Amino acid sequence: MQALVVIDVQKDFCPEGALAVPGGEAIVQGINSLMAEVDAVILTQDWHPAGHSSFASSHPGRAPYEVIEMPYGPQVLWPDHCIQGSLGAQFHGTLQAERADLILRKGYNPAIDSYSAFFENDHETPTGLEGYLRSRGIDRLLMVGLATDFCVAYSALDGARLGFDVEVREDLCRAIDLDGSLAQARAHMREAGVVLA
Ligand code: VGL
Ligand code: ZN
Repeated sequence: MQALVVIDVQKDFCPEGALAVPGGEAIVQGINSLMAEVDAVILTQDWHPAGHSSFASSHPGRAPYEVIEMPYGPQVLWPDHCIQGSLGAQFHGTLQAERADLILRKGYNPAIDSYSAFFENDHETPTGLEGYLRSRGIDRLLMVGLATDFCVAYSALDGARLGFDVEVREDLCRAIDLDGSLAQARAHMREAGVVLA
């Protein structure tokens, strides 16, 4: 059984959004088309409370894209984005969100960011996705979405580490690419046995 896992295709990650990923909207039609080819469709939604600890605005004197040390390790500080219930947190308007079996929200813990669909950034607090997939008998994951080098890569790496067969369709992803983060994410995914297609 194969699931399509669509990572964070939300307005704030598309042009004019708070954390726009270049070309973010260009992948939506292709993602919609893939939905018919899999056994299950799962969408993730970045879903932060106002004042989230990953926002630069929550750290006086800090600017977006600086890196700070958090109890769980280094954390990039982001512009405020994907605030629960806001317009920017909505899925891109043309994404066929009604076809989703599951919508998984993440990043709701005020103190910990959550790039991965499986674990928060402490790498141990689970989101519940692993149990959902296993109880449905899903063993193969096709991953697409935003951003390649953050939420897609973290999700792919965790999925591979948990024993799922993971393929990332790079043509249906777009990257932020901060200081070589895309090259690094691709190398890590390859090492972990993720298929980059
Ligand atoms: C993401 C930065 C902050 C992502 C989410 O979806 O890749 N990146 N929050
Ligand atoms: Zn976020």
